[in-house]
Amino acid sequence: MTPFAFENRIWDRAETTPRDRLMALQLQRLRRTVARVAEVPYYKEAFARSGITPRKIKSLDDLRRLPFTTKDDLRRYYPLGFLAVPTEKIVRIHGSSGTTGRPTFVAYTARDRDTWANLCARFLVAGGLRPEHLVQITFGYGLFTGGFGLHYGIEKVGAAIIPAAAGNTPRHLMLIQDLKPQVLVGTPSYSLQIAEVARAQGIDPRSLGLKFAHFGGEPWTEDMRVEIEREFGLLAFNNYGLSEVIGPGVSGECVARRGMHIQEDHFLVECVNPDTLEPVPEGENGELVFTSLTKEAFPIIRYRTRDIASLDSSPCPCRRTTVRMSRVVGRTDDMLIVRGVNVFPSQIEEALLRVEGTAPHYLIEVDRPGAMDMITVKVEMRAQDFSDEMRVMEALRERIDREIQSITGIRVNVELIMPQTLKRSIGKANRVIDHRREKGLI
Ligand code: DLL
Repeated sequence: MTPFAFENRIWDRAETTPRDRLMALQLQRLRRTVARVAEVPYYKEAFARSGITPRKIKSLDDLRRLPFTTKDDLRRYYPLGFLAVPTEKIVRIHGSSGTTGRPTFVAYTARDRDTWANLCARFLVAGGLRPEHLVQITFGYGLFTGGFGLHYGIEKVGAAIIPAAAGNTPRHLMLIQDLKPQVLVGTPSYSLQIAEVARAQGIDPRSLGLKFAHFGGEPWTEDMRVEIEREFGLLAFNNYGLSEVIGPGVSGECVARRGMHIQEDHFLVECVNPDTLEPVPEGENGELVFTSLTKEAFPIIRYRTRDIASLDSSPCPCRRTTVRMSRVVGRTDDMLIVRGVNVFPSQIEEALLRVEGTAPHYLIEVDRPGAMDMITVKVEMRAQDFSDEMRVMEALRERIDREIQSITGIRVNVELIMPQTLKRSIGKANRVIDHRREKGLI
């Protein structure tokens, strides 16, 4: 008997490399990467400023002597100033889903694309994918890395794909009913839209026959996992990545589901205090910083992700030797500072999902009408729980208010709204509107 929901299978022997060998490999690859970027204008300047040459990288600790890279640095060299190979070596360009203005572009050589497919295959197999499965992809295929990254990974494993892509939820539902995939791939929030459309048609999502799902691309909480698993009767796995680093495939959960294994033979990870940029102790939340070790077209040094998570290097029962990252609890740019208190949208999600009677659809609005910041949380009711009785609704509102206060320490305005009133997104859910930003107050 396996202690897990299904057999633990490992796709690539490299995932279980003993730590000492892994670290030797990392050092060798780091030195090669630093040499590779030395002629990229941004790094050339930054290395010259800090007196770094590739030969000065003697140990992995020397990573800390290298400059950080931020999204703004990438923007300054728009569109492809970070390219480290001649343009004829590029086989693909993707872009990050910037919410404002132009995307930032990233490029891949043929080898980068193969590496990417292999890294996606690793986490897919770690989370149960087998060649006999049929997978429905609900990610967009475009500049966003989600669709293509997962597609190549699934193909590499040898499973079959329904490349249904983003949007048109009724069609997704029809494909699931008619073709009976066992596996769903997409953002966690989008799966709930499929469930919603199913229910509206009188179909129980549990009857669809989905066995497990690989979700990523946006933050979600453990309570959201429970909600989705209950709704569909499936097992949900988390995977993480970002375009600047490679796309999906940076990390993913194994059958133990105790954090996402970071593919450390391809990426060095650091977890730093976002204000001081000093490392935080293991287990504490900090900003994740990644350095690519094998990328050719677009190597990246100490990229500040703005994602807040913690690291765990304790042994994992799955035998992989890599460090695991926790769920992303929020982004430094998503963190709401309200009346001096730091609040992450994920804390509000956690509170909402603890209260029976609300749907997992919500919107957080922040404003500063006078001198004080105000948060309003709009929460959809579930159709079956909607009541005309003021007293019932008020009691529910108060329960939500209490839960949010106990988790975040602050009081917010809770508005219960009618089912199906919040705008649904076909990709990454947008849970926060900060009116202070529109008004130029922050
Ligand atoms: O979202 C890559 C991806 C696609 C990962 C599909 C997994 C699955 P970007 O569009 O560049 O790339 O957005 C990256 O999304 O910095 C995180 O803030 C967030 N993110 C991605 N995966 C997770 C996750 C893709 N599992 C940004 N949990 C990242 C929380 C995630 N946040």
